[in-house]
Amino acid sequence: PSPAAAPERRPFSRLSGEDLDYFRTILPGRTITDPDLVESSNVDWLKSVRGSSEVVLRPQTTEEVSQILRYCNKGNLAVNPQGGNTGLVGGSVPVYDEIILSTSLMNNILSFDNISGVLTCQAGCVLENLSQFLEEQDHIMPLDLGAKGSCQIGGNVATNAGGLRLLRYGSLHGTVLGLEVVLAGGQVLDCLATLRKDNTGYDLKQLFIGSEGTLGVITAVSILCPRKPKSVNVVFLGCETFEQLLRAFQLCRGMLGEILSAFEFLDSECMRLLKTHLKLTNPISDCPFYILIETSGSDPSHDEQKLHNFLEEAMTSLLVSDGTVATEESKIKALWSMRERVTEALTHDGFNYKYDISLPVEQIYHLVTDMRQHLGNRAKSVVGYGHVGDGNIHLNVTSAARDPALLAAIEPFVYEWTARHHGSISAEHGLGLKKRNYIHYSKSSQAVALMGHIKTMLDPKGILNPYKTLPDHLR
Ligand code: FAD
Ligand code: 2HG
Ligand code: ZN
Repeated sequence: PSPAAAPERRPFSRLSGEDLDYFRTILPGRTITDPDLVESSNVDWLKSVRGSSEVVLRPQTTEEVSQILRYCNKGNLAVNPQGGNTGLVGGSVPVYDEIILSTSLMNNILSFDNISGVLTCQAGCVLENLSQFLEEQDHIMPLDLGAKGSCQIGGNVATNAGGLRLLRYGSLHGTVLGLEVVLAGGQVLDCLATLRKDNTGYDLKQLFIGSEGTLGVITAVSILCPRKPKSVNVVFLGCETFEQLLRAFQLCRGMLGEILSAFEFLDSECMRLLKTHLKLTNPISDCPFYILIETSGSDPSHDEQKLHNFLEEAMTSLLVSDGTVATEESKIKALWSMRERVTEALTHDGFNYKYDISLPVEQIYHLVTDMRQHLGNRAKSVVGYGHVGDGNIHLNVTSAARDPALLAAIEPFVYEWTARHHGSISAEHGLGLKKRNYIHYSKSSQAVALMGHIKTMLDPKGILNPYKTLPDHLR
């Protein structure tokens, strides 16, 4: 079987009537067993993996999460923490009959400090709702991603989601100031600090950022939020070659400096899929590559002047061949959707094989051209897009239907290629079920072994999100 396939079910207990009775006592009306309702939590966003859980638990408080885990740990029942279920690596749904612990009802904002910009909220708050709340407070979330309407802050932290603003505001390892986490045995770990600086011992919260539900259930988050920029501009540009795109990036960093907030790209194959499947029209003339640049600053005329100077220089030095600028919100949104909706367009193209790779930025597009050459006409589409500013490319390959022979042609080719170029096989989506056995392409055996020790220490029975993140041999 492929290393991405599920390993055998481990000898966890099976859900009994007695277990359900207990859950119904602590979560009356929030212990969901209706098969139609449970079904949507058993299947991932991509509809690529499916579990067979019989129950979704919907706690509202940390204490309830603690009671659930204490009970499950004692009874050797496996648990799958779930947020918005938008994860892309098969980590968010059960593999077998794991109990689904959904954070969807843990959606209260706990506090917001207007002076420091620190927001504290429960883990189940939907990212877009947090953004809307902050907008009224003249602030923004430090992260943004295409799944904002469904993904939850707890899921974002659990995957260490990167997204569209990382270039400017950094990763969640920097912006998350505190976490509250319920450990496998039900103990509540209170690391919910709101301080910028705190060097008292090990920074334990960092362990849970990007741990994909395997070390604990995140129940609350405090996060540092920037002020809402007074002026935002977006430009959408076309380039003839990827080398020109890279030179435009270099120029942009120099000329836009502190106001640069995103440098994203898509190739002409992505544009074809946006047109074919979503009926979006290209706002500029057809080009092999497209760039989306966003600036965020505090002085509209200063920002516009800088952007104007950059565009003039990029045009006269022939780095870009066409472009359009947006300062008004609806046009900014329309341009952003050309980038944000590529993932959605791909789902309409067939079965998706996704690779989320980070590399030295000069290398990122070579992966796409090499993969195209390697696959010849075996794939339906081979596309590249992503976060140039972070050296992160999303290589996607589609086929009419699930195709094991195509998968065997892509993997391990893509991982070997990445390791050879000193890249990471998971830049921002995590390993989940699909990539767990490929971890060694990016991490040393000592590092993987230490991860195994940490897992055993925090979750001795292995009940938390089994079959995910760590390779099978560590079980
Ligand atoms: P889920 O999908 O429910 O869960 C993801 C993982 O986290 C699972 O392993 C789950 O067990 C665990 N988990 C969830 N909640 C908790 C919790 N409270 N405690 C412990 N573990 C938990 N990712 C990026 O990095 N950048 C992007 O730009 C980006 N864009 C996306 C665009 C689209 C259209 C889609 C569908 C996905 C995108 N993603 C992106 C993937 C990304 O990982 C998720 O969108 C998001 O971070 C997951 O949040 P969620 O609440 O949906 O978590
Ligand atoms: C994005 O940047 C997301 O749009 C999704 O991380 C990438 O679907 C993908 O491959
Ligand atoms: Zn991404």
